[in-house]
Amino acid sequence: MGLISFLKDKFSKKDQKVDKYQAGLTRSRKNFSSKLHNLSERYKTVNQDYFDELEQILIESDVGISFTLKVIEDVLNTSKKEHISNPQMINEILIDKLFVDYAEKGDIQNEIAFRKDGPTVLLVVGVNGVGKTTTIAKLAHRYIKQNMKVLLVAADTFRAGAVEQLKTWAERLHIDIVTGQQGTDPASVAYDGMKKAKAENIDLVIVDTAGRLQTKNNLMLELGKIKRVMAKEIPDAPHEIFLIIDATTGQNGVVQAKAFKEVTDVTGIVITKMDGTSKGGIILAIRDGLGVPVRFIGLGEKLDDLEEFDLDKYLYGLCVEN
Ligand SMILES: Nc1nc2c(ncn2[C@@H]2O[C@H](COP(=O)(O)OP(=O)(O)OP(=O)(O)O)[C@@H](O)[C@H]2O)c(=O)[nH]1
Ligand SMILES: [Mg+2]
Repeated sequence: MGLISFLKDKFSKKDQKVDKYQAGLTRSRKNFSSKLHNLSERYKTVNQDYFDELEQILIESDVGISFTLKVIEDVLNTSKKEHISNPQMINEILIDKLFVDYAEKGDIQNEIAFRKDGPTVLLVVGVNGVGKTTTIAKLAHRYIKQNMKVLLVAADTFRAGAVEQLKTWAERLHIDIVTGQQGTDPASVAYDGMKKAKAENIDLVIVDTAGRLQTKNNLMLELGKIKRVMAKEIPDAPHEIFLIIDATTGQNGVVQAKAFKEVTDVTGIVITKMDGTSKGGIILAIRDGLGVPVRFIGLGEKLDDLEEFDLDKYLYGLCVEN
């Protein structure tokens, strides 16, 4: 049984909630699945032109050039070896390959790995406007619902209004926040945050950072300093570093991700604004180009619009028309 049939079967059962993925990936699905369908309608059997068009569809979905070429070659080889020339079957093989390629890169633990004793510290990084602060609020909301004590730390002391924005979220969520004056050293705010977390038995501390574009060297120095002061107070902190990537930026997001990975040990990626883009293939490009797992995806602006990344639901949302 091909993957598509398997997924249709799996998600036809009522206990599987894929509605959010389906809704959030509407634009990406239109761009990808509808084009695939249309292509297979236009050809009776596949030929070189078919594969060229298939390649184009993948590139337009933002899965990246190198990944596209690899997958197309794979599909081509399989079609030759197994003498398959039916367009629909070729498309199914393609989707199977997308799944296998992602899954083969190892098991993924999406949830934050919580420490047994003492606070777990999550540092959130990413460039301007990608959705860091919103994602922090969504993550806080998620873990508050799991009865955890969450503390926010506004180490974005650079942009006017950044602290206020996080404060507003903290008020809405009824949780504490540690802040500093605009312009103060972000590392000192982070340090205050760690002290408070330890003193008050916090389960999860989420630290917001400035999204300003700076040289690699400066970014490395700033993040390095923040990390050093954290580890002074809490062993091995930060325990997780999430890089936030805006899906609407397409391949630019992949470039950003590579740059951040070079300066700091990113443990997970959150892709935001999946609802606002047809470039949903970016998840495959990131996984292929970086090897860092996508842990959560943002599917809207509300607190509940954050979902754990799930490969089955993602491919179902991307490939299956309702
Ligand atoms: N549609 C949609 N909008 C989102 C999502 N995540 C964030 N946004 C919006 O993106 C905009 C920027 O979000 P912020 O959280 O302020 O981004 P930031 O990275 O903290 O920005 P800076 O602090 O300026 O670097 C806001 O209008 C958010 O509502 C998402 O998953 N879907
Ligand atoms: Mg922000």
